[in-house]
Amino acid sequence: MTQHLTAPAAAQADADATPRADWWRDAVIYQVYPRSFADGNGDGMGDLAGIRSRLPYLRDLGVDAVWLSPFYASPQADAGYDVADYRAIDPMFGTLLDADGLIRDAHALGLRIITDLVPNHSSDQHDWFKRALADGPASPLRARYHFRPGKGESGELPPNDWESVFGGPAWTRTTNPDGTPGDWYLHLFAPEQPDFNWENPAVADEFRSILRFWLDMGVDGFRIDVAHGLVKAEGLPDIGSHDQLKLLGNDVMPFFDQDGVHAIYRAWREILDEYPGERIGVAEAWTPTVERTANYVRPDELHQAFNFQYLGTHWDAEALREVIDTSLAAMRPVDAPATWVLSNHDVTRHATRFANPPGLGTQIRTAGDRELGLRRARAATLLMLALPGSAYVYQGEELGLPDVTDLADEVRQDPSFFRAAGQDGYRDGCRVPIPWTQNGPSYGFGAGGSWLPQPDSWAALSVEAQTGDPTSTLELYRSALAVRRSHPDLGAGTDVTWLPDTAPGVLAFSRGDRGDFVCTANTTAEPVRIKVPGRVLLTSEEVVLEEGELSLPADTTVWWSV
Ligand code: ISL
Repeated sequence: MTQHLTAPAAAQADADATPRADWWRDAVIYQVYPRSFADGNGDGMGDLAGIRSRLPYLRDLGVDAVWLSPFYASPQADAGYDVADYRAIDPMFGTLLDADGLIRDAHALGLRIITDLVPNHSSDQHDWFKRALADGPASPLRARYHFRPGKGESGELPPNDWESVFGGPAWTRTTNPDGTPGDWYLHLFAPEQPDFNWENPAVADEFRSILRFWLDMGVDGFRIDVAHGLVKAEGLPDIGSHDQLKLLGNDVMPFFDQDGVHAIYRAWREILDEYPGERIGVAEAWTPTVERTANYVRPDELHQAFNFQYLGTHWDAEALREVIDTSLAAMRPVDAPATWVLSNHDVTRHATRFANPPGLGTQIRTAGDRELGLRRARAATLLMLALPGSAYVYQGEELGLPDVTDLADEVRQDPSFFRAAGQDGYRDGCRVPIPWTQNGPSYGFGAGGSWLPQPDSWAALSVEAQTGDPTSTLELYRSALAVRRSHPDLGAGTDVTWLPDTAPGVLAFSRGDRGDFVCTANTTAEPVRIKVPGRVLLTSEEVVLEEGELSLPADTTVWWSV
């Protein structure tokens, strides 16, 4: 007998509003990029009112928590990662009252809220920085940042050879209040993002207070921006090399992954633990190895750290198996859950990464083979959601959105696009606003336009177009998250059991104490015959079962109940 099976075949998501200890260990956390999620007031820019109106969508999707990229008062030199006031909402996103309403509504729906905290640098429009500049070189307020005299005869050269992640020197020269050229200040990112000096007690005090402000507002945790960058090596020594890869965190540098950062997170953990309901800290730490990433999630530090090694792995069984094994092994000794992520607001979406050949990095400018990219992206998502630990979903990936690779230069806003030799200049491609409906000025994003243009082809990728279509990527995500909820074994623990005798290019593992869940993924371009291990729960592509055997199609993942 031949049986045709398509995705999905799963139960409805069951929103569970009851507090659960360790909720974060297997949570699926959805990243909202506020500018681009939903626009409540029709000005073309996403906002808190828009997000609030779409919370039921996220509950129905079946995620556990929502991480919001920054919505604080900001001149938007780096899309809000340049914060001018950590306790205020930027008027373009709304008010504190909107934030309060959003947090309450989310909780009522059983969703947790994680906010973005940006402690490595402020905006150059932050009050502290403006006063430090205005008060002149002798001002003690300058000790809150890294001000230094320049080198050379008249201080015309930067204090050291560090480069900004966004390209160009990591130092900008100031002008004294009397108009003469003054000292330089450090900015690992844009010149509008001066780095704080974390040796200064006022900085540490201020951030402890900011943490409490948002914890009192009810947030369930923080995603900590550039968590590996806060502490700089004493004396700010030259690096002697300008290899951009090093700036990405592939090496220990005098400004990244310094051991001193861990004392900060131990102090923050004490604050998080004072609050009820398991409030968490998530490190955005780019480090050379998963073992060094594990240092951020020791039992008295943060709860999770992003797994960028996983994000950087191509769709290849051998490489994936290795990164899964090393990630799980690195987290076991520190008793932290592994995390898995395929896309975020800084990298080319995985539907486009996998549409291109491997080795192009995480900033890709070519659309590649879209059909292939989407097929692999769907398979990669089912693989990710079958792994133990916590998984991150970036808004729009549940629609199978590709990166927009042909944005005109005039509409781009990524600050590093405008800086020579920057490494991240193409991040706008993954930040294009979400299509909700098939019609309307911005496909339901809002009543007006959208701050970055959406391709016409996105009507067919809208939430409206995909809802109810069993072959759509949106319904695949809904089903996968529903299955994950009804099989708590999926996210639990720190182990996968690899199944023996697996064909090259295929990943096959079981999960849970009884091994009653199996995931098989074919990462090759050819179908592979496998023995049927049980009943099909979900597939990323249509499969045809024949008498106990299955021809597992190319680039396809299947979930089985055994
Ligand atoms: O984007 C990157 C890799 O593609 C990283 O180099 C990234 O710049 C780095 O991880 C820090 O990212 C975070 O801080 C930046 C901000 O621009 C990013 O959006 C944010 O995720 C500065 O605040």
